[in-house]
Amino acid sequence: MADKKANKRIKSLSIYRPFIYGTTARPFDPDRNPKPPGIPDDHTHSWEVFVKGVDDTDITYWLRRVQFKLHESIPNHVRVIDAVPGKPFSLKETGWGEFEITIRLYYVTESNEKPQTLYHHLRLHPYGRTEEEKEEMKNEDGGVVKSWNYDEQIFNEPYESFYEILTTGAMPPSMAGTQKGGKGGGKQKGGEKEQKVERSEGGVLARSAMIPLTNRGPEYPFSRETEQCEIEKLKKALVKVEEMTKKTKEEMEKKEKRLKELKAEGAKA
Ligand code: SLL
Repeated sequence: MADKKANKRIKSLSIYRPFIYGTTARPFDPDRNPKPPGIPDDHTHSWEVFVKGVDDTDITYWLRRVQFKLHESIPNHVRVIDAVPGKPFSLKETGWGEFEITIRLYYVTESNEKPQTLYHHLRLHPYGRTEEEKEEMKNEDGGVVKSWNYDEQIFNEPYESFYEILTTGAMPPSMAGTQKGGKGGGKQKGGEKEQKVERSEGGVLARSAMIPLTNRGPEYPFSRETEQCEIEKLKKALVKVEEMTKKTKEEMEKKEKRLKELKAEGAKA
């Protein structure tokens, strides 16, 4: 039976799981981030690259290994991190320069999925569109430079057995809290079995596609609240773009009219 499920794909079904990847960098500073002994003189920052669940939820039920390929100037630049249930895939280093990190995701064997590659630019220095934004980042959180991305891993037509792994433990919010064993929640042979539904501090159910409703401080910026803010920002930007397009069109029409007038004048002369 198990083999059958392992070999059968669920047609026209697509399922996704949210995750976060990125880097966090801190400049060395005698007070805020003292340089540990043995670190070369030219290293200016300590940094971390990671792949983890939203709200620190476990993702090791679908991701079994992450390979981080660092800059070749770094000793041992290909690093493999194997899953530890409940823990992020993370790597800490020190250095002086920014570069592109190749992140290769290896899925659990039951998924039968080939590894996939992501690219992430390690940021050491504050970034932003304006000097003001850069300055803001420098002063925020002790000079910590975060470059974090929210992403969604999509599994298309997953194998039945993998689908079970992906969804076991996930349930609709109406059932959140405690889940009683057995159909009616009644007594079972082994007595009353009460299984606690796992939720993160931000309210995310284990093995679900949920993200928190609201932000829980700077370490947890990915939520419906943030999403709504981004949508509002995009809407405002769209209105601005439409206004600018209208203005440009009007100016063009004016110029075309003037051109026609000049041509007419030229023909007369
Ligand atoms: C740059 N193109 O010039 C980049 C290269 C390389 C960064 C950055 C070495 C650390 C080590 C390090 O930070 N390399 O020696 O362990 O900015």
